[in-house]
Amino acid sequence: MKENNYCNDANRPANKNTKIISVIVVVAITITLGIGLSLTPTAMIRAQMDKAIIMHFHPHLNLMIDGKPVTVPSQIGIDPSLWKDHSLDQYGMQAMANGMSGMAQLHTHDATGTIHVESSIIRNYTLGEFLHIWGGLDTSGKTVKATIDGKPVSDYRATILRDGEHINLQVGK
Ligand SMILES: [Cu+2]
Repeated sequence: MKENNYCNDANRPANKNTKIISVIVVVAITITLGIGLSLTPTAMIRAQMDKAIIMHFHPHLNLMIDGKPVTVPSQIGIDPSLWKDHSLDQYGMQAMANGMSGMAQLHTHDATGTIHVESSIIRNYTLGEFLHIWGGLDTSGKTVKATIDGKPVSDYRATILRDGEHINLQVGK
């Protein structure tokens, strides 16, 4: 009996604590909602831009047109003139309200052919999607021979980009 009473006594302060915690939680939620509703559009854009990049890897693209090596330009998916397709923008880095431009998930930072795949969701990206974003490789009416790490690929546009792979495209007549 004595032990039971002791247990009940011990429970009382815990119940009080639970009530205090409940009040704190309610107050915290109210404050959070208040801040959320007062967010300016600028702040909302910034919050969206901060979505974490959870995929980041680098395939390589070598390009030959009519037998000559052609540079894959720097700033694909960054410079507006090298960023033609925006249908996947929601998974890339959003433009900042302070004027800094965003980046497509598939972009280049230099002219070495290194493609940066940087995405806020886990998703397969294809070479075709990169070529769409770039919009600068005209293959209409031409034959394209593609290899990845030396192995021939039939549907190069549908091929899924993988880290460290070397893609060769030979575009000819
Ligand atoms: Cu990168």
